[in-house]
Amino acid sequence: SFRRKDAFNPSDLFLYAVTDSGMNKKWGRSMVDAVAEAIQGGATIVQLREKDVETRDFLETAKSCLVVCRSHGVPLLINDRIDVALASDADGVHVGQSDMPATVARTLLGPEKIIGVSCKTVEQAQQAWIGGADYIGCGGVYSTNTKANNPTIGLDGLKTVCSASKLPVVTIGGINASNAGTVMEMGVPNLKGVAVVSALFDRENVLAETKKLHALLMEASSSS
Ligand code: TZP
Ligand code: MG
Repeated sequence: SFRRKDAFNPSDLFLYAVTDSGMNKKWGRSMVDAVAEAIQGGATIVQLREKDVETRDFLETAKSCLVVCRSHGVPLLINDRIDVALASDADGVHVGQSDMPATVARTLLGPEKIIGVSCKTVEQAQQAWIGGADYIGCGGVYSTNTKANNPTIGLDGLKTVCSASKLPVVTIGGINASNAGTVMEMGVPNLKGVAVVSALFDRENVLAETKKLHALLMEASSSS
């Protein structure tokens, strides 16, 4: 496998916005507007996570979000769909344990694209490293309605995986303004940020919520 040499900056994981078109629909906004607001509010990377969208629509959404992301220098990743990432020229993919393995994703995407892998265990984190991933997503740290029935690993599980990981880590699962500080103040060196769905997008005002979380993370990282 071959590893990317530069383009990915681990500090891009600081405030990682993961989209949900159902939440956007509920609040009456388009995906592009939601992404634009999140970026304006301080999101440092965006992942399009579309579970029930037809391929053609996914591709068009990816292309239009990419215009917004590129204009702000924010990387855009695609959940699961390597084909959509390639076709849209997005910056990379995020894959789970039942998706394409990191090593295959790396072969398909080449050395320039960003690859993230969801990991719950030390072994999975080692495989992600061997497979040529750039970062791991670790969770769910707390339980969440966004991904119900997903076993949580808690703060202890998070610490265990982080300390065994050679890759930068972003944590996910039930993160919001009331617990993000606790997570970042643990002072785990390779824990670079939080990935958030509902705390940004299941809200009326994405811009305001993103700003709030960004400010809180800035405070937590300066005090730890
Ligand atoms: N993977 C683990 S938990 C989760 C994913 C995609 C959902 C996180 O959503 P929320 O709303 O930020 O808890
Ligand atoms: Mg997946």
